[in-house]
Amino acid sequence: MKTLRLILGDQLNIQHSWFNQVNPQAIYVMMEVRSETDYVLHHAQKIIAIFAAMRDFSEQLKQLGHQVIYIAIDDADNQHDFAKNLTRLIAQLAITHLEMQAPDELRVNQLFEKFCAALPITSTIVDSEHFITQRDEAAQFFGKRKWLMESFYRYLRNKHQVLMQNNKPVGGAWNFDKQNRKPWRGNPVAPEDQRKKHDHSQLWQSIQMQNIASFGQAHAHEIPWPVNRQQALQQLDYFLHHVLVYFGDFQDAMSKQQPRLFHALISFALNVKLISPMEVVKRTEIAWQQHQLPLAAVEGFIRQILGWREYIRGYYWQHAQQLQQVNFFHHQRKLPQWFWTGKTHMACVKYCLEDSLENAYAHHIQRLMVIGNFALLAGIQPQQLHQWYLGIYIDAFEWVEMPNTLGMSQYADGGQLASKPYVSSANYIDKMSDYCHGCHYDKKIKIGERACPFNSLYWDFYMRHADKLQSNIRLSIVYQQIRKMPAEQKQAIAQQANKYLDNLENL
Ligand code: FAD
Ligand code: DLZ
Ligand code: SF4
Repeated sequence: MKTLRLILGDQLNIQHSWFNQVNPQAIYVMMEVRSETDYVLHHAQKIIAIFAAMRDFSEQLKQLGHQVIYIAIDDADNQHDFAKNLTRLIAQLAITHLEMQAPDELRVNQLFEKFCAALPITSTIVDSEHFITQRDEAAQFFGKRKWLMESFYRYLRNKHQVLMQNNKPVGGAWNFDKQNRKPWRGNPVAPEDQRKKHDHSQLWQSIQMQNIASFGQAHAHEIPWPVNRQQALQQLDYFLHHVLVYFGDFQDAMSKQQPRLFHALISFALNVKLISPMEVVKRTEIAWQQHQLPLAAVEGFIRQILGWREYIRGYYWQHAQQLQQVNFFHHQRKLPQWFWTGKTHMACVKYCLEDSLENAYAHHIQRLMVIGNFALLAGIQPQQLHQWYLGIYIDAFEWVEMPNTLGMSQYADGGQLASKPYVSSANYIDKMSDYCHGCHYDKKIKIGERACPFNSLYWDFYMRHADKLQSNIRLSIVYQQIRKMPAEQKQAIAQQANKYLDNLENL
C-alpha cells in the first residue's frame, strides 16, 4: 500500500507511533494553506509560529529518514485547500491509502469525513495520541449529570494515579485553591521573560507576499514562542524549576509592571502538540519532589492541565455544533473598534488589550475577568467576541478557545459549563491588580462623570437578566442586595449603564 499521511499544523507530535520507524511505503504531507490562514483574522505571530513550527517539524522528520512533502505558502502548485492539495498528490503519486490523525476541530473533522467518504481509495483516521482522555470520555463520565470540572478532574487523578497515595489525594485534599489566588504587590520579584526571540524575517516576508490579512505585525519577524520540542521543553523546565513555586499564590493576580507574572507560557507548545499534557504532569510531579515545591502550587498547576484542559476538550466535542450559535442573553452589541487598538480610557481593559495585541498573549484572568468580563457586561454579540479570541491568541484553536469564550466567559450556553457568570465590578479588578491606580475612571464610584463603567454595568447586567439568573443559588446574595436597593438607586444605575452602553466606542 502506498500511503499518504497528512499532518496538520497543530499535530506536531514527534512521539506519535507513526514515527516509531521509517516506513518506505509512507509519504508524509504538510501544507501551509489559505483555507487555514483565512478562516479568521489571525494575529501575525500566530501564523508565523505555526508555519515556523511546521517547517521545523518537517525538517526533523526528514532527518529521521521519513519521506516528507512540504507545501509552502508560496509554492506555485499550492491550491491552498487541504482537499484540493490531497487530491492532486493522490493522483500524482499513485497513492492507494490515505491516513490522518483525528483533527481537533469540528470544521476540519467534517471536511475530512466528507472528503474521505468520496475518495476512490481507502482511508483511516487514527488517534493523535496527544490528549489524556478520549474525545467522548467526559460525555461518558457525566452521562445525564451536570458537568463539573472538579468531578472529572478527581476521576482523572484516580484513573492516572496523579498526586495520589494509597488511593487518596496527597496532602489530604483534592484542591488547595483556598491557599492560592493572592494579589501581587511586587513581592516576590517576578521572573524576567527568559525566552529568546527567534528571527523569522524570511518566513514573514513570504507570508506578506501572499497578502494574507493579519494584525499585530509590530514584532512579527521576531517571536518568543517555542517552535520546536527542544525549545518547548526548555520553556517548561524553566517554569517548573524557577516559577512554579509561585504559580498557585499568584495565578489570578494582574499587574501593569509584570503582565505575565508566574504563568507557564506553554499553551502554544501544548496545543500544537510539541509537548504532551501527560509529560507536563509527570515532569511537574518530579519537580515537586526535587525542589519540595508547595503542594498548593503543584496541585493548582496540574489541575489546569489534567483538569481544565481535558474537561474543556470533552465539553467541546459534546457541544461543538450548538456552540456555533449559542446566545443565552441575546446579546447583540458590536465589538467596539478599540478591541483592535486598545484605545479605551478604561485602564484595565487598555492594558490587557494592548498586551494581547502586541504579544498574542494574555493570561487567564486578563482574558476572563477583564476583557471577557467587560464584553459580557456590555452585551457584546458572543460569536463576534469568539472570532476575536480565536484570532488574537497564540494558543487559540477552536476546541479550546470556543468553550472558554462562549461557555466559561460569556455564559452564552446558559450555564452548562460555568455555574455562574464570571462578571465583577471594579472591586475585584482593583483587589487583584494595580490597574485602577491612575485610571481615568474612579473605581469607587457607580454614578457620575468619572464612575467606573464596571460598577454600573455590573449591577445593570444582573438587573437586566434577573429572569434568567435570579433562581441560581450561587447568585442569591447578589439578588438579595438588588432587592434591598432603593428604587431610585436602581434607576440611577440603569441610567448610568445605559449612558455607557450607548457610548461604548468612546469609553
Ligand atoms: P498557565 O496559566 O500557566 O496554565 C498552564 C496551562 O493550563 C495552560 O498552558 C493551558 O494548557 C492549561 N489551561 C489553563 N486554563 C485552561 C482553560 N480554561 N482551558 C484549557 N486549558 C487551560 N487556552 C488555550 O490554550 N487556548 C485558547 O484559545 C484559550 N482561550 C481562552 C479564552 C478565554 C475567554 C479564557 C477565559 C481562557 C482561554 N484559555 C485558552 C485558557 C487560558 O487562558 C490559557 O490556556 C492560558 O492563559 C495559557 O497561558 P499559559 O500557558 O501561560 O497558562
Ligand atoms: C491555525 C493554522 C494556520 C494559521 N495555518 C495552518 C496551515 O496553513 N496548515 C495547517 O495544516 N494548519 C494550520 N493551522 C492549524 C489548523 O487550523 C488546525 O490544524 C485545525 O484547526 C485543526 O485543529
Ligand atoms: Fe478598570 Fe474601573 Fe479600575 Fe479603571 S477604575 S482600571 S475601568 S476597574
